[in-house]
Amino acid sequence: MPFIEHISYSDLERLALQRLVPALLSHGFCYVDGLLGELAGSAVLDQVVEMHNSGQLQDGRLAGSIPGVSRRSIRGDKIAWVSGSERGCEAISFLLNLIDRLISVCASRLGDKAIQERSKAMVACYPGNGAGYVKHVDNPNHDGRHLTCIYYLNKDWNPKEHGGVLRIFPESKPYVVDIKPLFDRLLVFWSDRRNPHEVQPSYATRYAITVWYFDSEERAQAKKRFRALT
Ligand code: AKG
Repeated sequence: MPFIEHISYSDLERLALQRLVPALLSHGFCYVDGLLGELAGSAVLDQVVEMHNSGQLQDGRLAGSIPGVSRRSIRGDKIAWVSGSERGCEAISFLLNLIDRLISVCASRLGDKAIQERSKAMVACYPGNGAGYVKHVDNPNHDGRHLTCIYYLNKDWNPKEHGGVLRIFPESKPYVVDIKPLFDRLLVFWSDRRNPHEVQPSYATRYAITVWYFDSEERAQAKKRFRALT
């Protein structure tokens, strides 16, 4: 697909070194607007909409269940996991490649963790029926996830009308941070207990793509623990 590579390596390096790294180190999160531009961002959106319309998204799963509490009241998204190499995911693959390049510039500057691999991409849709995702931590128990990167795809999003704001509750801070899920916005934050967050009820179809980058050491330990249990 003929995307225009509107971000050069030096742009990426500048974004990583001047914005992402300092913000992550001082605040624990950072967002960047206009990551891909209108053309490539719209191509990603089209592919996600097509996945949704063709029934490829399934109810998001919970790590456990609470008797008497419905899944939807905790987490109301529909998701699919993609590597990017699937047919019809070329634009998503382009996005993932760009995020990989960005994070690889940041990786050695974010402390002593080796960040060398990531999860597949989770394509998510909150269908607009008032569902959200209650306050949670992505990696509360050392499963290896170190950085959460969320790319939002929602044009003309009006939080007053559509809700769907991501609220971060930075650990030990007296404030919260509200992130609107705006088209072509990339949000990056630490996946561990430093950043509890919630998706507020969403009243319009809300799309996002999330990837998690692993701390290699923690991930290897987590896999060992998991194997010991099975
Ligand atoms: C999650 O999937 O764990 C989320 O918290 C979703 C965040 C978002 O879509 O803004």
